[in-house]
Amino acid sequence: DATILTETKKPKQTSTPWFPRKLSDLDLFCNKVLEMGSDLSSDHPGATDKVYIERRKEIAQIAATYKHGEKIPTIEYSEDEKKTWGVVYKQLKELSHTNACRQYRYIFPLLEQNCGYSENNVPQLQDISEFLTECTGFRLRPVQGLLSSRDFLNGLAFRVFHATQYLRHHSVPLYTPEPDICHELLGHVPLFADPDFADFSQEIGMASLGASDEDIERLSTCYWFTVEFGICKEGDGIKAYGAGLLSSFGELEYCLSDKPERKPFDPFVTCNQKYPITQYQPVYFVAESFQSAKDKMKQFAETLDKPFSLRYNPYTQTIEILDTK
Ligand code: HBI
Ligand code: FE
Repeated sequence: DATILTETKKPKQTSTPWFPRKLSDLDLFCNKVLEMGSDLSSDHPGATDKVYIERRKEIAQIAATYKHGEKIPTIEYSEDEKKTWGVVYKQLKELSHTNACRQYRYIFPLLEQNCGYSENNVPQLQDISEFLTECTGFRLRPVQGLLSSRDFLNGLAFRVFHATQYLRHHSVPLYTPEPDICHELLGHVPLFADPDFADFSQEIGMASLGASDEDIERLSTCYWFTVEFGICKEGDGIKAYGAGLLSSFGELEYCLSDKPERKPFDPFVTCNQKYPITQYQPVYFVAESFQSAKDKMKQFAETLDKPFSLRYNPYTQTIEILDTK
């Protein structure tokens, strides 16, 4: 029988990976974290601190049980936690006046007025999520720790950013080996309030839906050199817009200095750039504008090999599969 014969052949890798079609589908990956929010590796600054580990478990629990549509629970932060936040906040706010892009500088005071951003207060994800929704339709979801690249990027297709809610260990306030709330709120959040940046981010997200593992790798690299470590032109100069830069005092200074190499952002080139994750970047990519980065990302996305095209329906906030190419 012909069917049986073809089935015994080694299957070609043509099946499309699963992807979320609606917002509540994101509930399905809340527990698929690569590194558990509370299992700390032996070189983590909080690895032997029992109080810290307990606290991480408590906060991880919120993300583990969160469902789309619920309000993100408020966390009462401790004095230690507030102190850590305050140290990071003060330093970064200061340097952002000169080194952050104009969109960041414009939005930061609005977060202070509307979302409880201040040196003495750790803002709440729910308040920020409501603010972002009014600005750009972006929203936050609490997450325990690192998601897979695929799941994390898929969230962006729905204008959802997965944010951690815990703080780095108080013993080294200016260092964290993983995303923490300082990185999310001081690095990422301000830019998601900008319409062009929001569109750009969603563009990467849309490209990641049903993409092959190789393409997810390329898109992650583009994400790395834009959303995390992006630099953009501003007037005659350059400024930082990537969250990894905006949340690191040292690298926010270094990235604009004459030490690193800088190349124009072009997803076809950027997607192949190798990068270190534990030291300052030797190479950065400079975008003309978020609008231009978005157009380039769209062109790049169109070259990815998928058997269908997809459209985001903003009225229903669902993904529509348009045709089989
Ligand atoms: N998961 N929670 C979380 N936060 C991130 O910033 C993150 C992630 N998973 C993967 C990832 N970032 C990037 O390294 C890219 O691979 C998308
Ligand atoms: Fe990040």
